[in-house]
Amino acid sequence: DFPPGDEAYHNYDEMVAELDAIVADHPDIAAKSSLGESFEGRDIPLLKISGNVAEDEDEPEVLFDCNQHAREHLTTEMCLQIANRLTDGYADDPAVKENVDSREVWIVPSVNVDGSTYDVESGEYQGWRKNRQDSGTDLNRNWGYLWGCCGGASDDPQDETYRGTEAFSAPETKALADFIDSRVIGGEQQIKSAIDFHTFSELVLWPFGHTQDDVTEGMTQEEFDRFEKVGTEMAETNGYTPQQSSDLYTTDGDSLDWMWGKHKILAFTLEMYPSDGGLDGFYPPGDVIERETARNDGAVDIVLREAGV
Ligand code: 0X9
Ligand code: CA
Ligand code: ZN
Repeated sequence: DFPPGDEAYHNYDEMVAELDAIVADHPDIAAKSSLGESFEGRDIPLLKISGNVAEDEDEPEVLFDCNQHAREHLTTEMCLQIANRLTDGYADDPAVKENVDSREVWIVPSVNVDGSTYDVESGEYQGWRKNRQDSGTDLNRNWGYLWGCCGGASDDPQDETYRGTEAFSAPETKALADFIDSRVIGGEQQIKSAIDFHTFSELVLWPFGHTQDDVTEGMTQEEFDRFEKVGTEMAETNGYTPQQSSDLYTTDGDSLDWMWGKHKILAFTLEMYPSDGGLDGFYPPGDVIERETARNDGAVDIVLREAGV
């Protein structure tokens, strides 16, 4: 489990219990279901938050996913904080109520349920990034848009950025992608905007990752300008640095490129606290969780707003 000082973090069972508690407290606006199973057979929970949550209403949808990378535990807390803020605030905060009533919000607090469990189960952090399939696949190199195209991932199973044997060879990415595909209704993708949370470096990133070019197949100047404008606005709320994801380094097979490239979802990656550090940058103490998740309230609200634009 999490070591002393970090007990505030949720391990897998605690994360599931937290989601169950949110649903029990707010059954009219919160519902838990499943994306499917991980490689090791764990359920990957999916939370929906919306007015009339049991109905599939014709409202813009927004996706927040966290913890593709095992050791990035602060992101799981981020997704849980979004869930708690939107549900606890519903009764008293008119802005929250408006967001919840006018949107259908999907939250995946932990995509990499096996890897994050492995990272903490011995009581000592393992510095683990990938899933637990054989020697591990980097889930954020396993997505099917130009998978393996551009030298932004590794074909060596031992490598930290191993992309897997083929696109969506990892059950965790396959499950999330199948869910997103399932939100195409009457030919229209219902999910309009998204944040994929990572740590660390305090960045707001937008597609594409596979090329340094702003404008390319699948990205017009106008579309790029919208990403830059919204991303910069988000960064003004949290003090992060806004940039195209490939300005950091080139990746192929990341979730952002697929969400935009296939579905035209206005998808951002937030790299959370801290701004720099070595391996310990992945393990900030539990007492920063509240501050560093609330720091992204404004960015989350902007992405909720943009789904309706
Ligand atoms: O490498 C990643 O998958 C992300 N960074 S992390 O330190 N959390 O592993 C960044 C992905 C964003 N895409 C690109 N930089 N192209
Ligand atoms: Ca609704
Ligand atoms: Zn990451």
